[in-house]
Amino acid sequence: MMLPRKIRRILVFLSLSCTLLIIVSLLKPDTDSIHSISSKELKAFRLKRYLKSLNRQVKGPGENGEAVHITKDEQIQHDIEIKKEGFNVVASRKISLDRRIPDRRDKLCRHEKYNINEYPAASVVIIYFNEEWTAILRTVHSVVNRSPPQLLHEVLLVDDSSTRPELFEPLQNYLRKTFPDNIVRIVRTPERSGLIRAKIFGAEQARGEVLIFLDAHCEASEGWIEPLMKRIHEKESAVLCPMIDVISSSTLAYYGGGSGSIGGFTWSMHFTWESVPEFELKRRKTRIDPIRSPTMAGGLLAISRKFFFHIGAYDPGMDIWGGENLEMSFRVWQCGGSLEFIPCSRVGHIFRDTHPYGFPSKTYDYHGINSRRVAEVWMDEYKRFFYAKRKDLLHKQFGDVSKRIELRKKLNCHPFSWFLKNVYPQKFILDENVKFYGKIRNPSTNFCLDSLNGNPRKGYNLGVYYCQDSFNQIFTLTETSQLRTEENCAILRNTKDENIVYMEPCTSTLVGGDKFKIDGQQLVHIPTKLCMDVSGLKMGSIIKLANCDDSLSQNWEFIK
Ligand code: UD2
Ligand code: MN
Repeated sequence: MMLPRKIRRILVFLSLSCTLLIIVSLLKPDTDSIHSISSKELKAFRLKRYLKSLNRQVKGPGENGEAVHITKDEQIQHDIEIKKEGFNVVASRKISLDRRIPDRRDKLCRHEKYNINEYPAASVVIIYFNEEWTAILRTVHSVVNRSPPQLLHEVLLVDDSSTRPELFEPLQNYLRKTFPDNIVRIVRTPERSGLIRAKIFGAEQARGEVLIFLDAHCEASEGWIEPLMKRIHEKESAVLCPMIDVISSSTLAYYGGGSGSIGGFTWSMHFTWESVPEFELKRRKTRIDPIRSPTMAGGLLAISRKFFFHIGAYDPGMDIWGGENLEMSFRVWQCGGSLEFIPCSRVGHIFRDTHPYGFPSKTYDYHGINSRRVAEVWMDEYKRFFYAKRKDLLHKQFGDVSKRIELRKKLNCHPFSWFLKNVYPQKFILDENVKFYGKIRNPSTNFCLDSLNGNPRKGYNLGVYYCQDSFNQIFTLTETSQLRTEENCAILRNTKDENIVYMEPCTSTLVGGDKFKIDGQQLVHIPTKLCMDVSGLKMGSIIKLANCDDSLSQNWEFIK
């Protein structure tokens, strides 16, 4: 049956205009169409992209978080790069920027209910200085792909004045093409500021209600953002850390990291991972409840933007790298907030052995001097332990901290003793309620007990060395009779018929190690009734226990 001529004409016209429309829309860059659409359409675009990314099936090296193998030819390039970058960039360049990673969450997390439309949205602030660009981009993609658009206000790249050419035009162009809705933008610091001031700079530019800071070599995993936003919605003064999964620096394999760890610190102001104490395990109702942690590693955290500025952002007097994580941890707890690890939120991080970037000065101790600022402002009389370990820093300039002290007063913050008592009661205080704290010297040799720079994480043999003014020679005999240092407890170890005193890592229960007692001038191992003895020892030898007698080699002076 023939259609009437008029209708045929209309059909031809319609099909021609349709074709024309398609051609025009194909020729027209995506960006224009995105820029001219309403916010409702923009939301729909983002939602569509998010849903699509959840079902993305990409195949290739490193997929599903698997280890990447490199060829013999690539190995040469790898050997050059690894020294510079601190991780396998050759592998990183082979992996899709959109790779899928395994879901390492506790099963309970999948049954959690999230009312995402009620929660605030975040600016994810990623700071970097001269980082590998595939790592930066994989961080960005993982965030955009795995954050429901309702919760992601923007991704803010904060370039701390990098000099690598690919981080300018090429990066801009890539972002414009890949994220036409401008969900990702770059801001640049006016000069190299160091990561602490770069974070403040980023926070000032960010517009989301919540700030989430990430290092530039991370991968956010499925469901990472919902539990963070849920908790901040419940409690604005909660500062939150995702669980940090390990991305191997050599193969880029994505491993599930520790889940049963919280953050602590040593008196030399280094961050440590510790097991969750009994009281915290009891306090929580389920395995996936937030875990209160005394400190954080530093790089990955979520905080309400308002609360961030209320509580003093970061200390702008800190330079380049180090110390800001403990500073913020102490400040948050002491000034009325809380620091919590969120088990259902998991983000991978490439832990590197070296920094891929240089430091402005090779001799300046950035971590040490930043830490001195922390000690001066926040630690009250407990800074004595920091200085006992770092005497060298006492003569170093550390800038003006008066503004930070003022802030502490203005916010009416608790003293450090409150923090130790209420937040970190498992931290061993070397000289409080103890039987003895000080040096242990054998007068006939002028040898002192000495930890001989042993590795506290692994444990080491206790030794002797000429007495000197060193923290390696400071020991505590506790109320419960353990002979210990900050991290290690003395035990008897029999090897080859020798009774050696070994300093094993103490458990976080505060009771570890064998019992010892001071008996007149002797130091006795209670279980065996043997005495510390220096006979036949040279400087740097390891100490032995021997049958107690009245020889001078078993005489000890306990110097407080
Ligand atoms: C850890 C933290 C890091 C920071 C640091 C102490 C984690 C996973 N990482 O060390 O975030 O708290 O301890 O300060 O908890 N950067 C700049 N400008 C600089 C130097 C560095 O923007 O001048 C960037 C760098 O490119 C990176 C980020 O800061 O994206 C963190 O540096 P890092 O990865 O070298 O620190 P990391 O992980 O060893
Ligand atoms: Mn890092």
